[in-house]
Amino acid sequence: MAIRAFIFDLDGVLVDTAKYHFNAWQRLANSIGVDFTIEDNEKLKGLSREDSFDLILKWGNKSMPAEEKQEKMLLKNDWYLEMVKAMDASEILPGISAFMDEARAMGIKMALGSASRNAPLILEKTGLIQYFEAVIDGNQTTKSKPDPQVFLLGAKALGVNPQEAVVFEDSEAGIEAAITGGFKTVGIGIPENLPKAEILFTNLENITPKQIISKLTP
Ligand code: B16
Ligand code: MG
Repeated sequence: MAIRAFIFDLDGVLVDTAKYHFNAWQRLANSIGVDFTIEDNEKLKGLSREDSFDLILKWGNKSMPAEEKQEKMLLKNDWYLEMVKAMDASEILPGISAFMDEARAMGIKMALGSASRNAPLILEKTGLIQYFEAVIDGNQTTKSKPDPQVFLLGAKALGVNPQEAVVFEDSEAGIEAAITGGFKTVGIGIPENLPKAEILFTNLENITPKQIISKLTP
């Protein structure tokens, strides 16, 4: 089946907001007496805010009432948003704008498939919103990656089958989700973190949509 659509994860693929999530989660974890390293942050990539905080609490052997959990997550999000509000187009990762310009010129349909409830704001701030026919994010989903829901909703919104779409992901949970959903997969990162991705790049600099399509088409 011919490839007709690209579905992009946001954090770690189009922009590097992982560093802001790290900063805010570390501040929150330390404030409740839990250590939080960059390696810990790697394990949270692609997971929802709630699932991320549950893991931090588990790693620190902590528990707290549901209401207090909500307050802490709001606090983390406020700290995160302070950094997001200062974002602009200069934070789009290398090669992305050229890659998306070319994909659009080729008539490839594009959707966002992100766990982040802050995705619309980040797309506005960076100007990336212009590329997307559909934006599926944590506001529309009920199941977190590795569940394929976010990508299946993206394919549906674009009117394509999963087999006709390529998912670009930087997280293991996201690659799992795409494989389960029947999508073709491009990993962005290092092989150690994304062993299951069909093809892998450190970033999309100097990579073209045609190269991706030819590598993924038998
Ligand atoms: P928020 P993605 C994910 O975005 C991040 O990778 C993950 O670290 C974060 O916890 C999640 O969004 C939720 O984000 O707190 O902004 O709703 O990689 O799926 O684009
Ligand atoms: Mg990501």
